[in-house]
Amino acid sequence: MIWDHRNECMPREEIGQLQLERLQSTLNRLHRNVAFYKKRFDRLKITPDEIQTIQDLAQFPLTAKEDLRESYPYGMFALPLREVVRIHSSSGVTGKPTVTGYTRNDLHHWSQLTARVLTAGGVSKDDVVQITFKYGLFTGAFGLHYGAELIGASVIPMSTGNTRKQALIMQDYKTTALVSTPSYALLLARYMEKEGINPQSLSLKRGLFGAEPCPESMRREIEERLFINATDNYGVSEVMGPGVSAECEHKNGLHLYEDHFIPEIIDPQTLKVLSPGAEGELVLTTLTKEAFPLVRYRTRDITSLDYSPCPCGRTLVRMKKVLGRSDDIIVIKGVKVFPSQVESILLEVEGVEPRYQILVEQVEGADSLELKVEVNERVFSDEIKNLQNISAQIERKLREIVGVSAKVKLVAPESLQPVGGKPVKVIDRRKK
Ligand code: DLL
Repeated sequence: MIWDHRNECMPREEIGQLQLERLQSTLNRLHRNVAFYKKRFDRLKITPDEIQTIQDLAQFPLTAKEDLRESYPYGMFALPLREVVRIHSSSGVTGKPTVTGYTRNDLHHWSQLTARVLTAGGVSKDDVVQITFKYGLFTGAFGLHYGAELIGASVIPMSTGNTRKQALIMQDYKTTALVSTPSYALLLARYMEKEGINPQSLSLKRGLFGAEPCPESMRREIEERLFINATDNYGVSEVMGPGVSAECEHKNGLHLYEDHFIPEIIDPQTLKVLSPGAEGELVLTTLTKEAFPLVRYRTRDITSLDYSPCPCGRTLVRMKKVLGRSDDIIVIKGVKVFPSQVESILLEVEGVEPRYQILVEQVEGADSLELKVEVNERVFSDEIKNLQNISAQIERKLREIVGVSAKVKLVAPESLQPVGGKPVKVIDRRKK
């Protein structure tokens, strides 16, 4: 199903033309209204009029999260607060949160975009949608909430926590679609198994997962344990929130809504734009946002872009599932480690959950890596010998598959505390 056929299936030349017009207007507004951008453009002696093709965008400077933090809270808004009707902020997993604002028109676009996400994941007006993201400053809940209402689905604004109540409501209210992080879906599955609730007795048919990476192995596990169809959707608070890209039924990458955002892939070291298909860091420019437009925002997420046609009929480029964050890649004794590699290993080990924390330190001049992994209730109360076997199994796989030595420490279920609803996957004490 496609929510906005006209804009999601536009011929590619038309997308390019639309992007160019919207880009020129965005750059002009920023030059006029945001001191930060005016200073930057003037310093580089570039004017918005120089944009003749989308490729010219590469001459413009990148915007980093630190730039937003320096302008905290409203310094980078392109309109006075009088025009702003909603304020959100990022989850703050990687430091001080950043603030974003929306005009009435921005909110209208946002609902349209999340309606696209939900429709692509199979949601229709017949669905009962349970939203388990936190209602509050985080963009996840409100963003998807209004898209679901726009479609005409029945929305249950559950918010986070209280797994017992979530499961109860899911049973009683006959929820058909779960909107959550993939790790929360696994936590729900585990709870139901523990309580003897058969997921097949529920009305649940689909899960729309986002806000953190969901590798294929994790998707498979969720689908098998909850007996649902799972799709991935991606977004970044600073750029909008959820509603940047989402998988369709073919699950071969996430269609990125190019009529609202221009994606580029850069090499995170050299900052050069890479050619289509190359893996690197995703950079996004907003095209329709009024209150808080951004030029070439560094998401730090590692992915690649695929412009080949998709059987679903959407002409929008597809970004590969996010592999990890460029600032989460840890280099241990010269070996690059992605947290997603660790996650895939844990999903293969019986009794452990893909909830973990990597701790890197310098011990006597050498890098040392400790991996804390949550195990399920049953394993945690098991004999020491079994726990040692599991640790040894993970340590061996890490050596063989990723090529690093680590000390594995098994911890109690739900003992690794998330920040802003998201797990803290890497703590690198080597960095200042
Ligand atoms: O997580 C917005 C969101 C809410 C997206 C609900 C989807 C669903 P932030 O808190 O600003 O915003 O975090 C953005 O989360 O840069 C990625 O690192 C990560 N992320 C978000 N979606 C995905 C995904 C929201 N589908 C940061 N796969 C991003 C992998 C994701 N990582």
